[in-house]
Amino acid sequence: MPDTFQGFPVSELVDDFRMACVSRAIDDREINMQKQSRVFFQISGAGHEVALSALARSLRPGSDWFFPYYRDRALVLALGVTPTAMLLQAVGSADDPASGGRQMPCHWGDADRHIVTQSSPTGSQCLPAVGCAEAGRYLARHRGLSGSAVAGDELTYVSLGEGAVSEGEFWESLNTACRLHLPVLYLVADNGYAISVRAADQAPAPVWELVRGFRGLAVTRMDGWDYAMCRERGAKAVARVRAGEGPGLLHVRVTRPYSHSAADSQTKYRAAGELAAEAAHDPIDTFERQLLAAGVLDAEQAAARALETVSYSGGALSQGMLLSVVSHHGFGVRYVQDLPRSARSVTDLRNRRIYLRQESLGMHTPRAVLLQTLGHFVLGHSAPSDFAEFLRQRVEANYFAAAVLVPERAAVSFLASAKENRNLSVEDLRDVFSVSYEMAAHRFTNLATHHLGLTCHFVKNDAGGVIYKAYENDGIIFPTDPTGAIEGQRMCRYWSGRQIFTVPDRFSPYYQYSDTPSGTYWCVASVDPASERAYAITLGVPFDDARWFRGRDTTRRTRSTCPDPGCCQRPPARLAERWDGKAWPSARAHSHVLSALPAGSFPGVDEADVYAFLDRHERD
Ligand SMILES: Cc1ncc(C[n+]2csc(CCOP(=O)(O)OP(=O)(O)O)c2C)c(N)n1
Ligand SMILES: [Mg+2]
Repeated sequence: MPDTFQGFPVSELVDDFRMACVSRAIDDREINMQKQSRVFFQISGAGHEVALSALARSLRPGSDWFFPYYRDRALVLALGVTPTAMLLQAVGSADDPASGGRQMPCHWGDADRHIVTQSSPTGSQCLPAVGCAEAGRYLARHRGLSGSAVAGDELTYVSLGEGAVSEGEFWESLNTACRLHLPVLYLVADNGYAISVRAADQAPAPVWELVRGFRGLAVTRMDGWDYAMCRERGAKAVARVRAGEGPGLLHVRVTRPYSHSAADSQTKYRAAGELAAEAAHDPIDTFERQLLAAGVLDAEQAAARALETVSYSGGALSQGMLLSVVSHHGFGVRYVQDLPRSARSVTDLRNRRIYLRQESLGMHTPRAVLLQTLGHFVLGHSAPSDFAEFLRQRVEANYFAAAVLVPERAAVSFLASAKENRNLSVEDLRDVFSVSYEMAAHRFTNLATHHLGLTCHFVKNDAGGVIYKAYENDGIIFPTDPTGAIEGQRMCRYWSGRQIFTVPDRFSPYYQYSDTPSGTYWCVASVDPASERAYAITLGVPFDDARWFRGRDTTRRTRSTCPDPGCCQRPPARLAERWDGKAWPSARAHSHVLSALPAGSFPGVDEADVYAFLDRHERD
């Protein structure tokens, strides 16, 4: 992992990302509680979080003064107000430290951090804020007044929405702030709406244009989905105000993914397409994609966040939670009968709809396909430019899907107790989390080494022994071509992935010990019955670790000396003598290799079919 990204310490970026997520999570929780009548009102800070957590880096709680408005949850959290304090206010508890339960929810207040409690009429915070800045200057100029302690470079922060700037109080306050060159930092959060009124219907021009005649006011524009921009430009603006050069105004474009408040339904006045377009640059998702691209976060962490957003607390992921994960990222799901044959799923990016089949596709359950598809967008993939990128994206998206369906914490606790009972098995993992055998085996390899202290290998092969996927960190030697590629190679006839095709019952787990030149391994293989073509999935571990697994007592044992050609590739001497020079097999092309050759951006996908399909369904 890099130490810095875009010039900022990675640890700070991760903390700020986390803070933004916590802010959104509290909103989600309060919205649920409002539906349960445990909270009487809720107004969210969703869409505003990233800009505020970036800006907070330049502000000083307990020194600067804050007049934040109701959407500033992330700022207030970053200044040190705890989620517990917020939730106490939400439920109107007498223990609410901000107001003893007397204020409306989301009306921040914290004396120690200089967060001045708000009044509910919008814009009414502006005049007291300017008064506070003027008082601060007075105190700085009259040091030693009893009860006052000032450093002299404090600023006063005040925020409001783009709708509220058309109120007189804002302009009156600006008048004084500019005339007196007061250290006031205005933040106008422009989410495009004042309840149901569009910004264009509310004011003749955006505020950054309207304030042009106010001399001494420094205007900074930024996009609230661009963390680095907000952090850099925010820091500069703060430094200028702090240095006494006059007031500043930050105009921040943000999003409003949720309705205005719990008393509003924005689907009544905002088109689905508009909401979908906004969801595409949701600030938290955008920030996450940047951190993933920089290697600061990985697919495992992205999956963990996706689960946190739906308050996942253990066990197999229910269908309801799965759909919440998807809708939390602004996507809808449609199951269809006529999906183009060449695609697992098709996504309409304009309307943010994922189309898929209801039935399993080989070993891919519809749940897995849905999450693989979502994974591409969560992980910030763009149309692959070459085949290598296509494959890398597919691996990452599959990892994301597995990490959501078999969540790390739940799976590790399940596997750890199975190990303690010497009863580890891939089938149990498959059944407990309702995934395919392949996904369970693959997920086992993701978690085994770090969490269970086991090295292992994974192989997927067909009945002819051709390897489709392979992974090892236990020293087993896979066959390779001269370039080192494993996929497409034929595995040893004595390995369990091939032996399983020789036994009468290929659908029960098949256990065996295999002696190989790199040691003895215990393996379990299984053929997935759901698949059109029979593929065997093998999970293996070094001999010593067999003791943790169900099936360790098998008496099957084979000996492989591959890659020595005398192992299984050379025909037995008797047959060779009989048939040498008297046979002419005509090779069958490996269709999987041919079909994988790139054609268009999405290899193997018939674009004409896909576009016709999307057109057919757009109005559904
Ligand atoms: C003086 C006053 N008028 C109307 C309201 C009702 N009201 C509360 S929030 C709001 C819209 C504010 O929109 P904007 O300033 O853009 O902030 P946003 O909620 O979009 O962040 C209105 C009209 C109010 N609280 N106070
Ligand atoms: Mg607004």
